[in-house]
Amino acid sequence: MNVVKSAARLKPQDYASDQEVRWCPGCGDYGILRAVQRTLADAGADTASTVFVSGIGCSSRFPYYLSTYGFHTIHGRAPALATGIKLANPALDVWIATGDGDGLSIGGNHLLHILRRNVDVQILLFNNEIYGLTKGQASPTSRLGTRSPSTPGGSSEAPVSASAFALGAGGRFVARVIDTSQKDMVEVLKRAHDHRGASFVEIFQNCIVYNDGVFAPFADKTVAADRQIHVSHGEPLLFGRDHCQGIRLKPGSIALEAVTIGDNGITEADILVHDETNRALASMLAAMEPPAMPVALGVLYCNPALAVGDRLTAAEEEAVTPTTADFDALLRRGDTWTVPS
Ligand SMILES: Cc1ncc(C[n+]2csc(CCOP(=O)(O)OP(=O)(O)O)c2C)c(N)n1
Ligand code: SF4
Repeated sequence: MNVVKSAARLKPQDYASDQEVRWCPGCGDYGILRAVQRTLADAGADTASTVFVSGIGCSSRFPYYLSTYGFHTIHGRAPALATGIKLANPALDVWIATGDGDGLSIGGNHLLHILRRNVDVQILLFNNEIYGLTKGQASPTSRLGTRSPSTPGGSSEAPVSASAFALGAGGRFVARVIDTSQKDMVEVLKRAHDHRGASFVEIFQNCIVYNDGVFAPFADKTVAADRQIHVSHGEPLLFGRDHCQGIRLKPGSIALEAVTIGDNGITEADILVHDETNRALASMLAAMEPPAMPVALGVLYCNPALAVGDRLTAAEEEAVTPTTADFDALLRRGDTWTVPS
């Protein structure tokens, strides 16, 4: 991030635009918008130095609803536009809003490269496991058996995990939250915002119309304690009511397992302590799924490295430095040739 502080102290509602919000009533996107506005207010972000870039989808309508600068671009290409914006003007604080379709289908390639290049932007991936805007077709994160207009017999394709993808692409900050957990979301967004380099936040977002309740098996309040683990750097990986369950390394194997403290002589000393700088641990946490394991939420991985703009070669530096070059002279400077008729 690169926050230019606003001269006036702004409230969350000051980051709302005058546009009518067009998401369906009850859509998880509303909670994300609220959390982002709170994050911007707490950071004291200057609206004139903040840019939200999106592709296409319900989630990609995000920039309209903020009083910052915004760019609703083309499908899957927010990372390309955001990279250009950040490199051309590193003083800007750049955010990307994308969906699982926008970011992982048509835009998978672009998401891969913004992560590996470690461009200093915040990437919010609204994962509702469906294409919402186009009326509910299966997406790359749709789980096996998902019935949709494009998979009437149930999806037979293995889904991709958005967080595992981000880790595999070399992302240096990968976190996960649920759209209904306002407090956790603001905390994670603040961490993402403070991180220099590409920060990737996967948000489990309920599409109430086309995929309602898809995250209920772990997001529902009645099961949350046993099906969610909120990870925190330096803290033991405990979960469950009264924190009586934990995650340990399976003896004799490089795998995680969920255990109950007190069973078979297991004590808290057997439980792994979260190390957010450990990519291997983050990958294993990202892969955990109910019912055998809880879903890992919070900052899975944070291990800063130089961001792309911090290590431009001299030639790249020259290319992005604004000049007063004469465009006509540039065109005619001799690197041209004539094709004989
Ligand atoms: C080049 C191109 N191909 C396909 C589409 C149709 N299209 C629009 S949005 C979308 C997917 C949106 O899904 P997602 O990114 O998950 O966003 P959501 O609407 O669920 O928030 C598709 C396939 C398009 N607009 N442009
Ligand atoms: S279709 Fe789904 S994702 Fe799109 S606005 Fe409606 S509830 Fe939200």
